[in-house]
Amino acid sequence: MAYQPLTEETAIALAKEIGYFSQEAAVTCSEIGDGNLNLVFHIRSGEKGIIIKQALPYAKVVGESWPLSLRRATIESNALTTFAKYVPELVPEVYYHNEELAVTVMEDLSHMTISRKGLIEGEDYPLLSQHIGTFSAKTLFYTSDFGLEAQEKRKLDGTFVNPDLCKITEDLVFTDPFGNYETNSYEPELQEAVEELWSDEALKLRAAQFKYKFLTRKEALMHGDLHTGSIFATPTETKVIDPEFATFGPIGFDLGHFLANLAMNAIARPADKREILFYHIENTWKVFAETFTTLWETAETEAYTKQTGWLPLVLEDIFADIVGFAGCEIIRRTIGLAHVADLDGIADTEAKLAAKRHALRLGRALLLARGADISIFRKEFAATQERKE
Ligand code: SR1
Ligand code: MG
Repeated sequence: MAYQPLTEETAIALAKEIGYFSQEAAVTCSEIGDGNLNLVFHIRSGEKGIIIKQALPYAKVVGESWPLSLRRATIESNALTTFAKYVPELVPEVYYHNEELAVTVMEDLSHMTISRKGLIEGEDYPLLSQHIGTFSAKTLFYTSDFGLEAQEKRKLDGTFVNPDLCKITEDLVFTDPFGNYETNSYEPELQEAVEELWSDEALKLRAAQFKYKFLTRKEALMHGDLHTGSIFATPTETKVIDPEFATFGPIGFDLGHFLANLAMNAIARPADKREILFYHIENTWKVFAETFTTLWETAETEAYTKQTGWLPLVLEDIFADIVGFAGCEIIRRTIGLAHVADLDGIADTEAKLAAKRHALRLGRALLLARGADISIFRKEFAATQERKE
């Protein structure tokens, strides 16, 4: 079968052909993709449902002028099955993958809500940080040189070479928001704040350093795009989706993105509704560090994990990376190509501009920070807030 973008009709035909529904079954199908890159079909018959996700050969958010490799669909499917070895309860089950069609058929999670949407609506997900801390610690530890034999790790690394999607991150997260590039997008009222960033040489030096970490440090298999829009949640369950950006990279990258997105949600909320976000930020790191430590002590493959004093140094480096990557993510989601609904959705224009200025100050403070502990998110949030707020 040659590649063709699916329609609702051909998606149904495919679901029947692979035997998920009988040929006679009455099924409904709707295209529900609201992301930047792919088609997503929800197909149902009675109680039974599946998701069919198909990569398009270009970035949907920009159009056909931005070609993208279809191989990312296979990367995503392989990442989900790799993660499922360590945290099956935290990812959707993959039922079928076809590399040529760039199609993955997976578990229907329509009883859950995308956590960004839920958090914007004020939903509470009490287990979100416990689950994401666990997800990150387990998937990253077991695919790193601490938890996987070096030869196996090198082989796995070779199956997650993802140049097109990495280039998106290299450009849109680390390069473009720090200079006058045409991909950037922001309100004219922010021009002065933006130019202040662009002329901040110390900040650009940090951005260069963090981009270089992303380019060169193949520490573990990252999700690669772990924002709150890549996580389904209910009060009791969490599922991480969308790892099409997966590749080997710095261990701190994923949690940097996750914590940044929690912080942006906090910025968008009234002051008296923010505490739950700071709880999640702090608990994510706590759970990550505890789980990573347990795995270091019980599931290590590297002889030097027995070396006294090494684990605290490793955790210190991961933490410093989380903070810096969070700074980059906040800045790029505020003035770069791909924004977040948390900030863009603020109805009052003045409040939205104030929130975005706060985000830029917070992003800058985190990217410049050194030698901090997890209370830095809370402290810098307060320090970068407008006094009159
Ligand atoms: C062109 S893709 C823009 C952004 O959407 C994805 O979710 C990633 O975050 C990417 O940077
Ligand atoms: Mg995505």
